Amino acid sequence: MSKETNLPILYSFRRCPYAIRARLALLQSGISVELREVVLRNRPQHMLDISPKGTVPVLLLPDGTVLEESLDIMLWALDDAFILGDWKRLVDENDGAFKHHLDRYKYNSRYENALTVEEHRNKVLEYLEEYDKRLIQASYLCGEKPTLADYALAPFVRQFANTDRMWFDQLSLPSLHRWLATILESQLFVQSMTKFNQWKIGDKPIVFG
Ligand SMILES: N[C@@H](CCC(=O)N[C@@H](CS)C(=O)NCC(=O)O)C(=O)O
Repeated sequence: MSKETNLPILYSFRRCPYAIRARLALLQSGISVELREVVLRNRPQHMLDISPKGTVPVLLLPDGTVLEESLDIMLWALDDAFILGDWKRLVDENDGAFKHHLDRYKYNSRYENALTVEEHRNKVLEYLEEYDKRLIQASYLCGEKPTLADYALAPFVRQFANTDRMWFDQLSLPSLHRWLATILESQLFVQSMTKFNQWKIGDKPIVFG
């Protein structure tokens, strides 16, 4: 907990899809936190002290509990009404195979044993086609309202889309396009992407949410 604000402390990084999903869940639930914007190559010592694995997001609760997985932050923040459907399978696939192929599509040359850019892109496309089928049936992945699954997956679909926006836009997946646009244009998402300067010790606390 922050001594100055008495709020939970969130170590966050604006563009990180895992941090985005955590911020979406916190905003959705109306939970205010003290946000500390991290630069990954220069991580704050306090963050590494409470979470040596060094990934963002990290949430430090007032009772000293440290949540260092984005999904745990979402499950802690969201009401049961948002934790619906087959979210677990969707999140596991997203954080597993989808993310694997997304990284090798977006940053292909960083990986020694990667397939081609197109092969990894097509692997991701198989998931997007599945999402599109679901989104023909309902406005969101698990029904007519956004739930954990939407907040957890949309930041990764956004990253995929932005890698080659023209190619993504010509895909004939109308329901997926509609879903992504609705989420990205929502007040919640726009607020989640507010820009903050890198946090330094002694900075005036930034209350987020
Ligand atoms: N499983 C973690 C993954 C978080 C993660 O990998 N975040 C990236 C930024 S998008 C990171 O901190 N990378 C730094 C590193 O791996 O050293 C979660 O869900 O929170």
